[in-house]
Amino acid sequence: METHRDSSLVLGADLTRPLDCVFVNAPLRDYAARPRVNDYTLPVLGMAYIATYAAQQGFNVGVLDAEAHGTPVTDVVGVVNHLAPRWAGFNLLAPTYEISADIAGRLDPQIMVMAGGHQAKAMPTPILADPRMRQCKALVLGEAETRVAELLADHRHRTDLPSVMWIDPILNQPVTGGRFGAGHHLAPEVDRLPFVDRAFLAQDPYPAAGRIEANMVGARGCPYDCSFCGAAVSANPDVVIRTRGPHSILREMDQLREMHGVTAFRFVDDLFLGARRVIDQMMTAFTGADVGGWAVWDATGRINVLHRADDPTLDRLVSNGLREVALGIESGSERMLSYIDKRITPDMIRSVVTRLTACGINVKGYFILGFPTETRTELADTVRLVHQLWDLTDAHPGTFRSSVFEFRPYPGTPEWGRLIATGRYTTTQLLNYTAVDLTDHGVDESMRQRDEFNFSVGIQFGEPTTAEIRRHLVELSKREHERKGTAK
Ligand code: B12
Ligand code: SF4
Repeated sequence: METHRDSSLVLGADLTRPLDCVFVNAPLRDYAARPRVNDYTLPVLGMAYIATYAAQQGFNVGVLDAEAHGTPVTDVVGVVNHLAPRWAGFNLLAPTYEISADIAGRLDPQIMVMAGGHQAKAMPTPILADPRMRQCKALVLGEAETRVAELLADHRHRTDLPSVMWIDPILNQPVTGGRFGAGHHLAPEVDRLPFVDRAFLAQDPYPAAGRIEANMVGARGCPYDCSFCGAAVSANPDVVIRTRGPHSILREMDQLREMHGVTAFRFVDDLFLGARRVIDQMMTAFTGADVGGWAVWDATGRINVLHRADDPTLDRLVSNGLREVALGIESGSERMLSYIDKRITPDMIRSVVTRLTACGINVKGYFILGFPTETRTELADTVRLVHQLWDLTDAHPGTFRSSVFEFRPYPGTPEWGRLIATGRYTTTQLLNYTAVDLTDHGVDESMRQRDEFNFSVGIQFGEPTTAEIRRHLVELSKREHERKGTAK
């Protein structure tokens, strides 16, 4: 078998010295079969946080982001086996689990495997029982910076570490570590973690629209319980919701500006603008540091919270450099919004998007088509809402753009529980994520840019068929792309 040995794919490590760990972000599909067509993906900040912390503790670690590089599976296996680290670490997400397990199963037997991420938390026992994960010495549930460093020091520390699981060789059953007084590992103090060392990231900072941009994490955890979301509070009962203090955030922004010339930031966490108290606290600090004078920034927000924000608050966000807010809108149907527990209404959506764009803030709205129980009329309500929001905001200084997905279930989420409870689906059926090529082999520019998100389990969960859903998805994405071409 041909093995690719491009060790330069592993970032942040000193490749002249023995390696303690290579962290692997598996590709979404095997790029040997169909090459990656889009050219930018958000950075793997979670892995970079772990790697930065481990490096600070003296370990020689690197990150191989096979999604960002578009690396074929065989090449990932070849590089890791060639470098022969003591450990290989995997970030397991539901749609990338199969490929991660495939890679793990082909690693040389002396390489120990550790795994974390959302899927590890949602389905630990089947993962540990998977023969391809036989080298897995530690499955780490939740935020892993401090526990990974302990494991790198000595894997036997796992017995002391809470929410770390492995297969006991004698009982041949999963066991969980943890001793009294070690609970602090589950929620590392966010203001004491080192800033992410960007040497671990393939495309961050990166040039875009005449600026250098960087992604950041401002908070951890989300208090909401949207039924489809892996970050929902009921899927993550172990997470303590924490927001970084404004001074820590401002120091990281300053450092990125000084070291890399960054003047645009994107907060990728669940809800940077998700609570009134946080907005007020951050904006007071941003005004004090004159952030609006030198930077622009994008963030996620909640419609119900922004709906309660008065005009002076919105003006403050603008003067402090807010460029774009990403909002989970999901549906145009009142019933669906209530079914998914979004706690917003179509009227609130229209009002918030109109007010934000009127004061010059761009809005990116996320939508999902094909929710369980969704009728054709309800899906049409969503399509109509997207068009309405384009029309309502066309003359405004801020733009509105949509990003539309086909519904897919993730283990551990409230929706997953509801689907399994119907008795109509097996776990295997619901986990059958398949990449859908809507790019016409890379030709269609509008779909090319979002190729990595075209995933489906191929099940019709509501009234519209998957073919109808994809037709709407393609139409809306094409229209969005055309609008970009004619943007004001
Ligand atoms: C930014 C983001 C992305 C980025 C970066 C993804 C990445 N691999 O890091 C991009 C845009 C590329 C992305 C893509 C996808 N994403 Co995404 N993404 C997010 C988002 C919004 C924030 C993640 C983040 O940076 N959090 C902050 C950091 C600090 O936390 P973290 O990443 O979870 O990392 C911590 C722990 O998980 C753990 N950990 C992480 N890696 C490892 C590795 C080891 C070895 C160990 C021990 C522990 C460990 O320790 C970290 C530090 O404390 C989350 C929502 C969320 N709240 O998590 C969704 C989310 C993680 N994504 C999700 C999904 C499904 C995807 C896709 C599969 C989507 C698709 N196309 O179908 C792809 C996967 C592509 C890929 N292989 O990277 C789901 C996961 C659901 C699930 N149950 O699997 C989430 C929860 C959103 C959702 N839809 O519900 N995503
Ligand atoms: S969709 Fe957003 S608000 Fe809802 S649970 Fe997920 S991260 Fe929280």
